[in-house]
Amino acid sequence: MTSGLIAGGACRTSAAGRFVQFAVRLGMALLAAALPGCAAPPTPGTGLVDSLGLRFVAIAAGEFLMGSDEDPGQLARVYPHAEMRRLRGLADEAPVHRVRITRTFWMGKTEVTVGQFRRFVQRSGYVPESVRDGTGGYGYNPAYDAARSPRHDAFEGRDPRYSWQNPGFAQTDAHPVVNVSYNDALAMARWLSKQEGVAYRLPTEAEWEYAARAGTRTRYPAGDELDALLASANTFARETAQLWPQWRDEAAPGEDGFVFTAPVASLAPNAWGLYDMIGNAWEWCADWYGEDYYARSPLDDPQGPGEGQVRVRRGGSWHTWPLYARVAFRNWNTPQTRYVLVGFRLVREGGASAALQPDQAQAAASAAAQTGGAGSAQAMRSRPRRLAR
Ligand SMILES: [Ca+2]
Ligand SMILES: [Ca+2]
Repeated sequence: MTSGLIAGGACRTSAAGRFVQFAVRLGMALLAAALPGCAAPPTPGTGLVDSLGLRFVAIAAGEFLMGSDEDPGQLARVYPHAEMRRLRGLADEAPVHRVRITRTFWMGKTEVTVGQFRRFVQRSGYVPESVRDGTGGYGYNPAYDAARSPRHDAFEGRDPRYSWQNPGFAQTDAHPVVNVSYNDALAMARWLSKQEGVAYRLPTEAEWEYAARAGTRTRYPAGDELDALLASANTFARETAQLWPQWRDEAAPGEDGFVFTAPVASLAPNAWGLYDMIGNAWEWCADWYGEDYYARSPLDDPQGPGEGQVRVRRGGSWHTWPLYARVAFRNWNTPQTRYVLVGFRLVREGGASAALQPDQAQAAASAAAQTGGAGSAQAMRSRPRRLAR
């Protein structure tokens, strides 16, 4: 069967369109049932839990409009405190272009947590990059003065005292793991692939934005307004601005409840049942970053440039200003970067395996989505730092 048959409805929202999708999926399910060995694609929104406790949501194939073409003048009206040079620096979000995701895939329902990463490290023997190379990661230290540091970074590091186990603030096993490199994320994906007999990987940048938008075209998946952001994402709001008063004007005008990271899934999911796509921890994507890539990327399943120096990360973090928490915003770092704001979530390519269990929490999450979802990185070693938190 061709994947085009299930090209789904991110852009098709009419009742007729939904009926056609339903009929197609029903037909495919019946066909699969009649053909031994032919697995039906998962029903969108279906949940699964793997042997390490990672939860996944089935994201239907479909198409969407990727990127943003809001000009600096428009953005200046929404983010009046943003410097014009920052607004002009967002041209890599354009052009807005149509993308088809041709295969259904399973997206991590949450960022990978400290507890999940610990179980991976304990069972595999893997030594995370910040520990292996002895240089450590970054962390929050209230006594640290960015103005006196050589690079004026907001956080202290690198320093061996900081790692995935210590970002300088309290993290439980339910918080997103940070200070993990792109290479660390790939190592976990490779190990899980062997354990589960199904391929694990990072999402492509296109898959990430498709899943984050969940059918929307607004600045944030929950809407255009900052109130929508505050209710659905842990970003740089008033609580955090108290610790960095020099950026008070950039903060979201309210409270989201969290100074540092939040336990994953603390805030409302998006319309497809995914948590913290915006905020909490930045998320590594598979792609090399290409500044002009959107102008030349293929229609079907773009994978990013064939080569590059830095890997994409998306979605913003607990320390990210609302301007940079927009769903279209793109950022990047070297694959070795480990930073106090950067984590990841994984994609699983198939559903079936003996280890999988249906996600009992899925029904509740889907119900919540119906109501809730509608509505600086480390300096580059070889490139200048991006103007973003
Ligand atoms: Ca916050
Ligand atoms: Ca996130």
